[in-house]
Amino acid sequence: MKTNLTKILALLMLAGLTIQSCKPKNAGNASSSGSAEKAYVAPGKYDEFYNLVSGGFSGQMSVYGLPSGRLFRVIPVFSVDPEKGYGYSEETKPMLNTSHGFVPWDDLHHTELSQTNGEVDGRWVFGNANNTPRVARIDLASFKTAEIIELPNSAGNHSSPFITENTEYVVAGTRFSVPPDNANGDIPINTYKENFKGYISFISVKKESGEMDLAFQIECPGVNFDLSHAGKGKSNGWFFFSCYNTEQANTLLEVNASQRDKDFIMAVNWKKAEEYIKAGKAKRIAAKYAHNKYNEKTHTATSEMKKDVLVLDAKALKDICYFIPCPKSPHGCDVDPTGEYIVGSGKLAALIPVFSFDKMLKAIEGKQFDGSFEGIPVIKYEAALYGEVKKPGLGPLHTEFDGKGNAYTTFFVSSEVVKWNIKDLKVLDRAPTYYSVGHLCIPGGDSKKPNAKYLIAYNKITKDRYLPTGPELTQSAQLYDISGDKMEMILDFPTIGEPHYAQAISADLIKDRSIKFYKINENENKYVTKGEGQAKVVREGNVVHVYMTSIRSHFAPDNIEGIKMGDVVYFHVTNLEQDWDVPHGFAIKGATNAELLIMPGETQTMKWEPDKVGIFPMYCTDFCSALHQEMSGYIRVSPK
Ligand code: CUK
Ligand code: CUA
Repeated sequence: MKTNLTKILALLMLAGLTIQSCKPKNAGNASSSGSAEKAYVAPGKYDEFYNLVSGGFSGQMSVYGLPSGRLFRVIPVFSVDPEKGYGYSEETKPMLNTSHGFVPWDDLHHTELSQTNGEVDGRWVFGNANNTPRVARIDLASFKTAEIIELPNSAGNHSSPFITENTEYVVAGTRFSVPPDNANGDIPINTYKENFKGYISFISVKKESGEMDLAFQIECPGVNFDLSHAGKGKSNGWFFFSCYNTEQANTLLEVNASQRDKDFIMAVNWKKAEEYIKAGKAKRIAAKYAHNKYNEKTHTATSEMKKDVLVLDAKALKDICYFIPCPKSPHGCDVDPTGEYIVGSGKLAALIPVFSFDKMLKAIEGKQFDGSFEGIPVIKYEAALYGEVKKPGLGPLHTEFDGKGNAYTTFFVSSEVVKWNIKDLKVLDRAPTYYSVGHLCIPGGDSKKPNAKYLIAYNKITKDRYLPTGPELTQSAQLYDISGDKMEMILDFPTIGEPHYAQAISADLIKDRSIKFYKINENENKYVTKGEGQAKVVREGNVVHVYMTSIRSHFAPDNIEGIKMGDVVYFHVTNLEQDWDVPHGFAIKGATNAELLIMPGETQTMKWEPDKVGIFPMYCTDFCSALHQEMSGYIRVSPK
């Protein structure tokens, strides 16, 4: 086992070296002008797909068009964004509230679209915060973060936010096992085996509104949950998680957590878990977590601190969780469109195991177990295995499907995407990636109905693909046409942060529902000013409220006097425009709360505590008309 590991690690290093020393000689170029044309979207024409891409450690989500690879928008989710005032305006600050207080950054790994009957429906897209465990719901009518829920008893939220086929639940598994929140956490780290637990969270989603709630959690043995996917069709009712570190190591994971020949895929019967919840089998335990919502009528976020959560004990209940052995540090865990095949990808394995849902059920029924792990039954590998894809490549990570019986798996070490047939497990095609691909995305590629025209590979290493930009190069994606038998690379495009997972969806499902502006007479913000005539300055002790309006191209009021040192000033700026694409910005010299960007019909507030006596110019930051430069004013700050 050890030698095997050493060999694999050596291979990994070798691959790293190869990447650094190799210069592709046109190897990765779109092979002809014909293929370049496939990615060409003429000026003024719309793209066919939206691509919703994880922003990795930027904490945000980006929106691209496909096949052009054009960047349309960065949606602020888990990190403050000065461009939009997100996390700076008084209205949006509560979105980033957590049980630890205001957390202005996170690491967004996976995006997952809402589904109806197993098909992507374009209503919402979910994103996970990997660092301070949270799940966000982004509304695809407004392209704004509508809700963020924190997850208690979790540390790192990597195996998330995957959903059931009618978006009943968004599911999340903790990356780091930790002592539960209600336990005394001040214990030696080397008591991992006794005291650390793994939790998976089931967040319910309301049908019409999309509102989330932490329905329940399942307490599992202390392993690291990595990725997951819901069953679909015949396997709807089950959820599958890849788990690594079944050695339960707490130090030098790179070596100690990779010793076993097999880790696990954990199969969770969530329909059964639901029954146990209804039957009152869950314990309500104390847990503090934030639940933040953005209200589209008041244009204001609220943050509520929750106090407890329902928890089911996987060990005590015996029949909600099962382990299936899966070779060497499984990463991706993907379910094919029929729901029958579950693909595990062991990062250090030289094969891809494909499990059969039917065989798994039979194995459970016939108790074909290989003992148990921490009280959870372990199904015999062969009893659940459909078959193995032999020698597919090095370092398999993630798999998506085309709905025509084929799977596409990424290989980090050998830098390629490999197409293989699910039935006979034969490799059909391979295409190089530049370099070291992580996730991949096919529109609807993890749903029941993929729309397999394109495949996008999200690469971890860029090296020589673009003009050098100092020590750090852009992150990048590559687009392939997969409509034929062979994959054909047609485009490189840069991405933001480090892209992990992404989703893509036909533009028709989103574009006509997109909000163009907010009706000013429906604005319920407490500090709205519905007409220029109502603009005013109101003093309450040392607190000053400026009710301000903006319309092309002036603010009202635009000269503000009477502010004194020691005052706390709130600028409530209402954008009176009633037209598409006319935001106004708002900035004050020296203000530490960045700027505001106010959509037509919206009110947003900047809090300002002047730091000295003097004249402070303010201005609109968004070029809104020929007289944009004139959209400015002065604030006078006088001594106390
Ligand atoms: S992970 Cu990034 S390549 Cu965080 Cu989904 Cu696999
Ligand atoms: Cu308003 Cu520029």
